Amino acid sequence: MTAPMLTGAHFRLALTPEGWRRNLSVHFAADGTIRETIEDGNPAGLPVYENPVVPGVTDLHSHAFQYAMAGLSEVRRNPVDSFWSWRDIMYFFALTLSPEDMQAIAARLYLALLKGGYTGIVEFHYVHNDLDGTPYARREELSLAIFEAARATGLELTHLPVFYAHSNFGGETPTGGQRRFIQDLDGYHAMLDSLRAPAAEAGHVLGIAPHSLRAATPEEIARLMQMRDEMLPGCPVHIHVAEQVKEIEDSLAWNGRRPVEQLFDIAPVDDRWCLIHATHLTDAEVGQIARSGATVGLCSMTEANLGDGIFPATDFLAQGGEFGIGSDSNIATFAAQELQQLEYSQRLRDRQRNVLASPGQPHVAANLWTRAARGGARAAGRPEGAIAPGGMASFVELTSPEPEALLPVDPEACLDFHVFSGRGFHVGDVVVRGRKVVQSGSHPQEEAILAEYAAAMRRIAGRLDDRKTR
Ligand code: NGQ
Ligand code: ZN
Repeated sequence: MTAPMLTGAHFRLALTPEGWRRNLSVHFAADGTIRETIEDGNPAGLPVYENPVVPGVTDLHSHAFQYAMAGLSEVRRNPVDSFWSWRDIMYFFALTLSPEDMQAIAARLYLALLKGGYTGIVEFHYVHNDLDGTPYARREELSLAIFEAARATGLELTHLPVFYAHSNFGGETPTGGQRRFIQDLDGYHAMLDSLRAPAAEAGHVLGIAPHSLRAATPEEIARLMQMRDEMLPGCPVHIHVAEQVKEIEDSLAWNGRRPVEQLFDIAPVDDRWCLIHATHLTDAEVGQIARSGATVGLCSMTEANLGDGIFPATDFLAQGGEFGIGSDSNIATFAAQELQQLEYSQRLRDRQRNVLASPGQPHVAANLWTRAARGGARAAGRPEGAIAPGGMASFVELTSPEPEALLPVDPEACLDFHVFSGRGFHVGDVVVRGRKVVQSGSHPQEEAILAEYAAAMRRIAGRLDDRKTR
């Protein structure tokens, strides 16, 4: 059931690329983009939003299944736990999931993301094979489970089937725990090809994603670029890069180049690329990424959870770099949490406050939100994420269960309240590409989605118990 297409809306207060605007009539085009915005008295009689409205953010990096792992990896099991010991638990967990579970988890997650300020998602999808590592009869089975979750919730999907072939730099043999992820180039080609028609039919963007320079060799990445030219010219390309210090060390040990240096050596990185994490950068790399026009995909909550390190956001923004935000392991589903953590990481490092503001936008939350919405849309291969002509008609109405709490706050600081007060983040309507997907905080499929998720979690808990006691 798809909600009807709206023709426009009138906002009392809306966050636009030029800052907050009052009494803004926004007219939508038939393709779900914004045709025109006019400050007026609403002569067209468009539906009026009294609450503030912000552009919907595209979550530019998610591994949906990891949403169901929350709480499983916060116990110290080694003298020193790390990203790598977390990854072992994640591999173990990935071996419990059926296609039905994948769909139920993704739908539950996407519902949460819609209520967390996101109107789109880029799913970096690498669990492809059956439990024993053989492809499903329909190779793209698990991708189709993701498509179904996007359909059921109305979150706009950019789907990135991930190419994953090795366990470390230099084409090392994959481990048994990685067997559900592994494909050769022919298998990947076949999967991409079979996904093209269903993606086009459902309006999903398809893109290409070598998992990392650890999981794909330079030769393989060159082949992926040929497949892109042949099948999906100009599509988004995403890759994990430079997240962990050990990754930098392994890269240097392999060929004397750091991961970002290697990537620029071998690939035509431009504004269609998105570098996920890019946490550990030299000054030269910061400049190189900013100049390339690539978007950096910051996943601040997951990066903090995994103990990755601190991205040099102040330097990168000062050099004109573009970024978006991703929920990655999905331990947080609110865009506000990601932005808060991003700002706090810089404050803790620099011992300053209000670091990621800009001369044109001194409100930290408004500055970060505007940029993250723009960067997310770019990385997803969508029209601009902005309440402006040509942008997507995707927006989120902010509400508060205690409106009096905001009375002392200047209306232009309302997003600062929502991002930095820690009192939850409440949405009224959520409109995705001109269609009302959430109405006054409720989603029409909510009950069914929660019930299917609960059933999936019962199945998964049973399988985890079997494996522990065996
Ligand atoms: C992932 N997650 O693919 O889920 C990765 C871990 C890896 C993050 N990098 C696996 N946050 O990078 O090897
Ligand atoms: Zn990731």
